[in-house]
Amino acid sequence: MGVSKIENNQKTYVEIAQLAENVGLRCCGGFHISETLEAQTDLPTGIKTVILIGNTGSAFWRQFKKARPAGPHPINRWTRDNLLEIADQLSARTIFPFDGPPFPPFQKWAMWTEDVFPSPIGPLVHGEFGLWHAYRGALLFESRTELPPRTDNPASPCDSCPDKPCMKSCPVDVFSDDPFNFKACVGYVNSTAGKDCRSNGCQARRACPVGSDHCYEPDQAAYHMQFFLENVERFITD
Ligand code: B12
Repeated sequence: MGVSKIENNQKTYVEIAQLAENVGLRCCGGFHISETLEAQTDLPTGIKTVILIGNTGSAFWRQFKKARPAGPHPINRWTRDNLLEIADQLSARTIFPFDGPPFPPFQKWAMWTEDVFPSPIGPLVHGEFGLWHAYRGALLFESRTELPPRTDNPASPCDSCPDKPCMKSCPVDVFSDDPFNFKACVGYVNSTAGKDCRSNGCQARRACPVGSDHCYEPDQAAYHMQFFLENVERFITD
């Protein structure tokens, strides 16, 4: 009897989550492609399940540091190598958030995947991890994989945060503009006064009380900030 490679390699969500966890990454959940959703995605045809892989806190950073590849964009290269290896074991395809422009709509997919919400300062906020999480890739399956259930009527933690310290902590108030004023942000972070942002990461992000236990370690925060400074020019358009 003919059994396809996909069926042979099919693993449960828990097993896929374990493969991700082995390299310090997190399975964030996923979504199934219905006919309605298919029309709203630019995903290749025939995909039935999408699982997002991300990082929280510094778990992946500690693994990355041990195997940091030489050359430019080492996190992206480390991510691609590790996720391609996992995808190969699962006969899955991959999409990466950094492949663009145009960039794949990871934040939109994330809101279809798990209970995350736009925060006042931009990045999606998660009830447990706050702003200390990001998306590293998507695994695409041509088969249907059972996914963890979603919460009914989830609420953003920002709804019950009256003071919004994130909005009051930026020394140059870049979030009063929408989208945020990244020219002012870069100017400040690159200045002498911006040493704290350069060494420890964005002050507005650190002001968020949600998930603060998962705050990135200083060398990780400094790495991301340096990457941001070196690459932001690519995104600035008049
Ligand atoms: C380009 C980019 C930037 C540019 C932004 C330039 C610009 N003009 O906007 C720059 C360099 C400035 C930047 C900065 C940062 N970024 Co950035 N960035 C991206 C990137 C690569 C592409 C974004 C994009 O254009 N997507 C295309 C659109 C079409 O995708 P989309 O998902 O459909 O977009 C939807 C969401 O934005 C959502 N949305 C956003 N706001 C709101 C608000 C409401 C009310 C609603 C309902 C929806 C909504 O609606 C959009 C339409 O569907 C993404 C990775 C990715 N592929 O998504 C990371 C990404 C968005 N960045 C991320 C991060 C963490 C940052 C930084 C903190 C810096 C850093 N790397 O550490 C800063 C923070 C900026 C800030 N305060 O918002 C994370 C966010 C993770 C999270 N928790 O949400 C992402 C997802 C990368 C990742 N690996 O996870 N970034």
